[in-house]
Amino acid sequence: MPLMPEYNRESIKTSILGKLQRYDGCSLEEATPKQVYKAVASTVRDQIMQKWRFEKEARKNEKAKRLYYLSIEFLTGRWLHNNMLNLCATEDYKAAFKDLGIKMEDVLREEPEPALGNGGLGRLAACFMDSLATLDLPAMGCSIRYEYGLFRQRIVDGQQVELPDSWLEYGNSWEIPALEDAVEIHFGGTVEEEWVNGQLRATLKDYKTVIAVPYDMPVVGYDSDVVDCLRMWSARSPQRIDLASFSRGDFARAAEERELAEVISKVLYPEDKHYEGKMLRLKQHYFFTSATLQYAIKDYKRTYGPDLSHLPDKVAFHINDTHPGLVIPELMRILVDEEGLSWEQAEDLTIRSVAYTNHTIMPEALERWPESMMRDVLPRIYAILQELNRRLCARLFERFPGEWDRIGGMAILAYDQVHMANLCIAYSHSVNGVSQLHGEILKEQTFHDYYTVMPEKFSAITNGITPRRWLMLANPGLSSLLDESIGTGWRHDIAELRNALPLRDDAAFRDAFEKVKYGNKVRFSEWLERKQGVKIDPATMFDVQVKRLHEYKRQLLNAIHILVLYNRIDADPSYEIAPRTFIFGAKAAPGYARAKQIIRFINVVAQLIERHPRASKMIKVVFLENYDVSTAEMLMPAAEVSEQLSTASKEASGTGNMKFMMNGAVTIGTMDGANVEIHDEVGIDNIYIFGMRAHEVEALYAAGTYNSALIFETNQEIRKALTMMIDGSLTPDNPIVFQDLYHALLFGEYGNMADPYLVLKDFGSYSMAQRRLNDDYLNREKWLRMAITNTACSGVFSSDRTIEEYNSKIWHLKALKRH
Ligand code: 26Q
Repeated sequence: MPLMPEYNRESIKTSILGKLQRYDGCSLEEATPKQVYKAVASTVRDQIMQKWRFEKEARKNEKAKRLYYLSIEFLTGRWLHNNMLNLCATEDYKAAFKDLGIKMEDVLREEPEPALGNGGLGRLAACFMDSLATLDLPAMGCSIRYEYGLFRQRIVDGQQVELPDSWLEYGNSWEIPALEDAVEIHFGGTVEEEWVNGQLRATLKDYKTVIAVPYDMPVVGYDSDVVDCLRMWSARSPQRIDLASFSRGDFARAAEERELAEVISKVLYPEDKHYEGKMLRLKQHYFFTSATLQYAIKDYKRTYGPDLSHLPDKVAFHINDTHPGLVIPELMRILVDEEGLSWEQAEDLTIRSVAYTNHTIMPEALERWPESMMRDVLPRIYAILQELNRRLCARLFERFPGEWDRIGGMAILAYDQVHMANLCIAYSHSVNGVSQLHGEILKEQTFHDYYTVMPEKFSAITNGITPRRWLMLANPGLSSLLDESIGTGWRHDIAELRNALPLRDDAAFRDAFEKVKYGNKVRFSEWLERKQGVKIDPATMFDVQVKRLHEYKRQLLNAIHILVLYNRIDADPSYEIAPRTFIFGAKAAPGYARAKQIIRFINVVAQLIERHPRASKMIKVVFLENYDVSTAEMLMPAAEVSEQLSTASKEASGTGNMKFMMNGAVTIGTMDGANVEIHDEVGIDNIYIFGMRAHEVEALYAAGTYNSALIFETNQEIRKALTMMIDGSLTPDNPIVFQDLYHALLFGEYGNMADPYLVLKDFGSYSMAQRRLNDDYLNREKWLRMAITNTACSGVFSSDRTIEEYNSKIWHLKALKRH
């Protein structure tokens, strides 16, 4: 083969067959589906590697500033289809497959799903990488190469069961180990200080070493020559095999020690928005943060020489929530201890290089570590935190003399805890929220004291999603329709989707739009039957709520409403609604008992309806097993109603809401997170808004007057539905199953208020909105106009727009030159 082979139908075929021959010693006929997948993936990878070489050189030649985007999660989903798409090679591969007699879907299905994230935060990081590469911006995503991703969920007897996710079992076709960039990470030990040339120098002694080995996943931009890199660090023990201990017969102990080091990158923590001070988690955070920084500084010096004073002009460290916040003391450590800079200069360079995004205001998600743990695991980092805190508090005292409570609330170290958010605000140059409303709440409430001291740091940048995966890849039917009706310009400039807006008045376009949606519903129904053995009717309305299970997201509001619909049908033989399939998908954190009860409740309501002759004709409830990125790709194009029910002020942004919108689903939702902005884009006639507003929720909490029992007493429908939770109607064999759910709604516990997420409070308003939605759905023209409006107005929710905003406000990267 020539050095730079062309990739076309013929050469792709030759490559696939050649790889099967060379790697597996088999012909296409003999090959297993996995072997075929690997041969295809490896061909795509070869094609990417050509571009990667160009890109590395361009970055070197242009001495371009580079972004390091640090995130504990990158929820990428599968890579093969996306890579073909971004290489603009899907058609070539399809043609080659046709010649070889293989089906594209069969190949795609074989790729193990990388589930290296819990939900929104991790998926956002993945969308950002796609947009960064597409916009030709030099960036490296940095994270942990977890051996086990988020658990796989099975539903057994209506309840969640967790299984391990060993996604690496058959290897990962996309990663390239970069052994030459391996670095040492030091844990434990003691700090010794000594005077060197009139300066106090700190060194760590008697530490334990873990080796961080990087594995790089190339990220291709859409129709671009730029290939960015997702670097995932894997933990390795320095003792591969300790011959000395082996010969002493002490092999077991040596193996044990190795395990202890390698456990750091073993598994992704499955808690979403719930903080627990686990030492292993602290080690994970420091592990990938320190590895990233050591590499970044080495790379800087290689490119720009030993003078570090231009660091902020050449690198940006962006931290995706506080989890990589130790980037701050670690950078201080490298600059002061290893590079010999003064504290003041190191502090200045650190602040100017680091920017922080906040993703949640839920107090239980705020990251705090016991000081004692920080001191034991990372003694030098702890000492640096003390000094950062001392200087910070001194400055705060000048501003707020004597206000110890306020200073305590803003301090890095207070009440025996390390407060990560305070560290990230005080020692970065930018703090942003992820929707306009969230940004306001950060300034006015969560971080109000900081906002008064350093208002210039605060901003809001609304999240986005990549239209490559969430429209072009997931919804080929709609993509083709758009090509035919508004041209293909939207594929490079998503704002052009707006040109589809006038087409809502065009009857032929509406019909075509409806046909595409129906086709997607059929496709999803077939997929679901194959996967889960459940039959659903594509002629019914598809109403979808998919997201992590959390009380504030109020899946319970949806489920109780379905139970109320059931009761209406049961009580009144003439009551009718448009036939609807309610689709739920959600994983609950394994330790979150209440969330697991809600899953069970949804499944029990599903069964109740199934058994009712008339109700089952109008309603079907499906709980999707193991909701993940691939499921979302299949589901979003088929959805007609998007349920976004969070208690106002609690959902920082939401991104699922944007995926639904882009695919032409209509939102029923609260004025929360990015729902507010979806409302602003489509107008009140093209969305169903219900419930209390954020400021009303805050006022109600502050007043402390909310009494859910009063609603229970006065609202017959609610009373009936809730009573069914405990009177044996739902679980005759075991009537106490939902007692706790019932109690939480009406009485609260341990001094907590009843129904803290205001499910009963918002029920009436939700139910009214649902009635309007039901009626509108029956008016086909009206409904299709709404659906088209949603797609046409979704362009601003592209992550390309989001990344351009981050870049112009925070990073100031220059796009690499195209060839
Ligand atoms: C923190 C400390 C210790 C242990 C766990 C955590 C932790 C883990 C996960 C804290 C937060 C998370 C996840 C947060 C998250 O996914 N937030 C979501 O971020 C999306 C992207 O910005 C938003 O769209 C969602 O609204 C927000 O909920």
